[in-house]
Parts: sequence; structure tokens; C-alpha cells
Amino acid sequence: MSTGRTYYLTTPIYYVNDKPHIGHAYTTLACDVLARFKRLDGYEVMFLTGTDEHGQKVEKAAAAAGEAPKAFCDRVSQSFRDLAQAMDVSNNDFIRTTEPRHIAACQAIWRRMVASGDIYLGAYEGWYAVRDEAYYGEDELEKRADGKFYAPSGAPVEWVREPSYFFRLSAWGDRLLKFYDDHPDFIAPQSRRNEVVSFVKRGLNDLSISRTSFKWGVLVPDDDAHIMYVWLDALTNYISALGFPDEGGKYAKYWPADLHMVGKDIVRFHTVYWPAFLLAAGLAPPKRVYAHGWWTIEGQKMSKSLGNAIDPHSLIATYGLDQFRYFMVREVPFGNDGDFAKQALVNRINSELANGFGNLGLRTLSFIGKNCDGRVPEPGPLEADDRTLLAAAESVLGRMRPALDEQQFHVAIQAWVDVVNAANKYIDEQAPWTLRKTNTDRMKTVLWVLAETIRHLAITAQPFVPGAAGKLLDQLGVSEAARGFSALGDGGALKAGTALPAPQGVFPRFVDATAA
Ligand code: ME8
Repeated sequence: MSTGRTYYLTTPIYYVNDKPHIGHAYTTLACDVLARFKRLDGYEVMFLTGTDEHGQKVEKAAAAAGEAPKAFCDRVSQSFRDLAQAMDVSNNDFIRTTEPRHIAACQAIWRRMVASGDIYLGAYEGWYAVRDEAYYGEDELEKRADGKFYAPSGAPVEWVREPSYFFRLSAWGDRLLKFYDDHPDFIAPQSRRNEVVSFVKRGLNDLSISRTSFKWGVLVPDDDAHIMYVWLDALTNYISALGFPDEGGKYAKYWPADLHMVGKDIVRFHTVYWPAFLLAAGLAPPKRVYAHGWWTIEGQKMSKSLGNAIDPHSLIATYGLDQFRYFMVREVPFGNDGDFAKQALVNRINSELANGFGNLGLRTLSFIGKNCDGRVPEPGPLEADDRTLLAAAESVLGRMRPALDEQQFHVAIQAWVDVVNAANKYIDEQAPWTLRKTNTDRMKTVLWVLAETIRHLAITAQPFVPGAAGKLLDQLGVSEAARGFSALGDGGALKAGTALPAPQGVFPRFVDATAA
């Protein structure tokens, strides 16, 4: 089904200092929805995720765990891989920054920035936050009652003084501003774009891009007293996974990336440093960086000290994978911050999945099973209400596509929910249980219209709830080959007489067994 169109999207690579939680799950799931959507829409998709394994933060975490850094990274990186698998994530590759292919790419981009005159040797003296792996100016810091300084993120900072290579970021301000002007969609949402533009307009300092006071990183070419700053190392993952410095093959096919999906905490690294590094190296910047919002847990910030981080595996075990996936991208307008509350999850899955879509599928297919000999019924002439519902079902894709091209997951899902609701209203109004006694021809038409509507809803729901959507398509007798978006519309319509397997519910109502 290849159209020759490609789509490359990435998650951040996650630090292995800590085990994965729903914040990480969120970004990865959002990307998985897009990757699946684009594949169904005929694109060749490259979807990358992975782990960020170098730097002081990881080195300290390994020491605290009493493990050698590499063994520690192997173990924690595997837990991110396991989570992706448990969430049925369809990534095409998983990059680790300790892999030789990645180290080669880092050294190659470094050499190119040296060749362009953008790197020089000096000494860094200033504040550094290990938790953020970021440098801060004194004017950005807050002095607290304990007499210590803290970054705007709340991370403690320490004073660092050591020889360092610098990237001439100060020379890139005007070129970055021009790049943002020429590429109005580069940073989204708009609020983040405004923040970045005003940050760059205030003037940029040269950036320290190497460290000498610890060893856990990629060696600087021709000077192994230095290791590369972990953010230069980490950002390069997006091209090392494409085989850079080989600029043919996957690199030629997929770069520049269509989308780097990130949390709002790391927007500056992706929209200021990364395009500047790439431009300095003579490489194209990515097309778009989307910075989504931040989750809190039952109203509180997720934090190690509060111990309130939620393990996605336990949510999947309790509520089901499709239910968890759906909630994550449905609940909060994408781009905004959101609060994770179990009651909201239960309400959402019971109203839209169990009572909404699940019930529609089960009612219709059970009725067909009992009253049409378990075969797709033969429709008669369509009436206005039938045509209205079918037209709505056929229009879902056209409403989802522009919404997802702007990463507005909640808008795309709302378009789908509107049709689920319209179909449930139609079944109540047409009352096939009454037609069964009064007009079986009309009953068959109504059931066919419903089955055809469910086919559209299930095909378009695959990116969000792949398991349940697949089961419904099985129950409608739709072959694997007829599940792409090109099968939507009349061309792929269900054929009367097709034998259907016994129907089964795909979205049970969630009843809290522990509630009194
Ligand atoms: O920053 N709400 O890795 P990281 C929403 N290694 N998203 C959240 C979240 C929350 N409460 N907590 C984490 C790093 N995330 C670097 C990235 S990329 C070249 C290097 C998500 O393990 C969100 O996507 O700290 C955020 O940007 C990312 O996890 C940070 O993961």
C-alpha cells in the first residue's frame, strides 16, 4: 500500500536513572497513535524511541544502585523496552546511546561542527543542575531558605569549573529567529513557540558542550580528556538511528524528521540547541517539534520523594491496555497539562468505550447473529437517516486527519465519538427489535447500515485501541488486507451473505471490585 510518502517521528530518549512511569508512557503512546494512523493512511513510517544512558545523572544513579554503569543501563533500558511492548507500541527501532552506531554518529557530528568553526576550547565556570543535565545563568536561579540555589525546574544546582569545549551558540540567534520565521510550524503549540522566540531574542550564550570531571559519556574526538555534553550526545540519537554519518539509506529516506514529540520540559534543547547543532554541521533541522503538557497525579506533581509515580503496567493490568491507551490521549486537550485521576479514567472508559462503542458493536452484532443467520444482511433501498449516518461514518477520517496533523488527539477522537453517539441514537430510533416483527426487510437494511458504520469506526479506531478495533473487525469478517484507510467508503463495503463469527464484547464496563 506504499504511496512513496514517508513519515519519521520520534519520542524523547528516556533517561535510565529511573523506571518508566505514565509520563513516559504518555509521550510514547501519543507517538504510537500517530505512527499507526500514518501507516493506515499509506505512509512508510519510521517510528523511533529509545534510552538516554550517558551523563552524570545516570552515572550517579548507577553508583547509588551499586552497579557498573553499563550493567545498570542494560537493566533499566530493558524496562523501557518492556513497557513499549506491554503497550503494544509499534516502534521500528529502539536506540540506546551506549551503542556503537550512536557513538560513531556523535563523533561525526562533532567533527563537522569543528570543521565549520563552531567549536572552540575554553573553560566553563558556572551553575549546573545534574537532574536536568542543564547549565543555568545566575539570573535564572532562586535562592531558598536552605541557602542553596535552585533552577526554575526545582532542581538543585552546583558550581562547576572545568576546561570545556564550547559551541558558538551566541552566533546563531539571528539565524535561528529567521529559521522560526521561515518555518511557522516548527514549534508547536503556539504558546511554546512564543516562549522560545522570546528566549532567543534575549540573546544566547555560547554553550559548554564537554565535561572533564567524570567519564560516563562519548569521548570527544582527538581529545579524550573530554566527554561530550549529554544533550549533544542525546539529541544526535535522532540521526544515529538513521545510519548517520552515512547520508544515504535511511537518512536520505527519512531525514529531516517530520516530528519530534517531547514534553514541555525539554523544548529548549529541541528547538534552540538541536537546530543550531544541525545547521552548524550542515544538516537540515527537523520539520516540527511538538511540546505536550505535563501530568500530575491526583492533583500532585509526580515525584520520587512523594513516591506517587504511577506504573503503567499496573494500570494496564487493572483497566486493560486499550482502555489505558484511549484515556491517555483522550482525556486532556493535547498540549495542556493534565491530572491523572482514577475516577476520570473509569468515567471515560465506561461512558465512551463500554456504553458507547462497545455497546454499539455488541448490540448490533448479537442482533445480526440471532436474526440474520449470523451473516451480513442484505440491505434494501437506503432512507435519508441511513444515508446521514453512513455519510457521518465516512467523514470521520477527513475530520481526524487534519486534527492529527496538528497533534490534536482529543479533536480527532471527538470526531469519532460523535459518530459513535449518532449510531447509538440511530439504533434506538430505528428500533430493529420492533422491525423484526413488522418489517424484516427494513430491519436488514438498518442492521447493514449499522454494521457498515461500525466497520468505519473500527478501522479509524485502530490507532487508538488496536486490540479492540482488531477484534471488532474480525467479528465483521473484515480481512487484514482490508483494514487500511483506503478500504473506507463504498469500495470496501461489507458484502451481504458473509458469514460472521460469534460476537463478543470488546469493552466491558469497569466495575471497581474494591469499592464498597
Ligand atoms: O528528558 N508528564 O529524559 P526523561 C508528561 N533524556 N510527560 C512526562 C512526564 C510527566 N509528568 N514526565 C516525563 C529526558 N514525561 C532526556 C531526553 S531527548 C534527546 C533526551 C515525558 O527520562 C516527557 O516526554 O527525563 C518528557 O519530555 C520526557 O518524559 C522526559 O524524559
